[in-house]
Amino acid sequence: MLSYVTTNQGKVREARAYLDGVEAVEFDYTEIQAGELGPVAARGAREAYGHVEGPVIVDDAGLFVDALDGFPGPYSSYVEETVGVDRAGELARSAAEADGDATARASFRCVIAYCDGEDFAATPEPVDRGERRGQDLGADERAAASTDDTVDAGRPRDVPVKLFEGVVPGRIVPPRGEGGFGYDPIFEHDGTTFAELSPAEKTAVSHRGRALEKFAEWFAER
Ligand code: ITT
Repeated sequence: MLSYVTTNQGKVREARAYLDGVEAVEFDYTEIQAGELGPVAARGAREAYGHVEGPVIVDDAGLFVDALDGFPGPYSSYVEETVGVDRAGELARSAAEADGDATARASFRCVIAYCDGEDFAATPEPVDRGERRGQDLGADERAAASTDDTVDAGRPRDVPVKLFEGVVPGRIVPPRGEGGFGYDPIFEHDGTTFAELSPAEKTAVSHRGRALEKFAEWFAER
């Protein structure tokens, strides 16, 4: 049984379109601070695997605004909780305007991280092999690692994790639509915001849908 580990029911609704019989597990894994989504998702998948003790996927997503050099990106949750979606949208649009750009270009990115405790044969998608073992670390790094007691409930820190990325381009607009979640009302793709689409319509074109499609194809083989 494959578990989709998340605290976000919106993600689960979208995932069901691709993954028949996936079980949603609500578990708030640690989200580390990093400049990219991949390491955040990989670390989360290891911890989720330690919790569930079976095959898991986690998904880490974010909104990357061109005029803000990709911000909020991996910090999207923090920005939603602090300034909120509407003000983040205004900030993105005024940054684009200040650059003389009438369109606030942005992309949504999603990285799905899969872990079942086993290794993976070579395929095009990247594998995150985890943190280095103690003997490879310098003294400071070793000290920091030894105080990090949240990893993997006693499992090795270097359990391989397979990563699948999906990206969708769009632009930031004043909020429209009642559906979806998070930044959906301010993200327009092909003339509609994601909040104006049903979960199935959104997944057919979204960052998550693209990542799920790659994952589902690979997982069916596995
Ligand atoms: P989990 O980590 O428990 O899965 P989360 O909501 O914290 O749930 P993320 O860290 O991946 O998920 O999300 C980062 C932020 O991006 C957060 O503010 C979400 O609301 C938002 N977000 C993620 N996917 C989105 C999507 O498809 N549409 C709109 N906003 C999204």
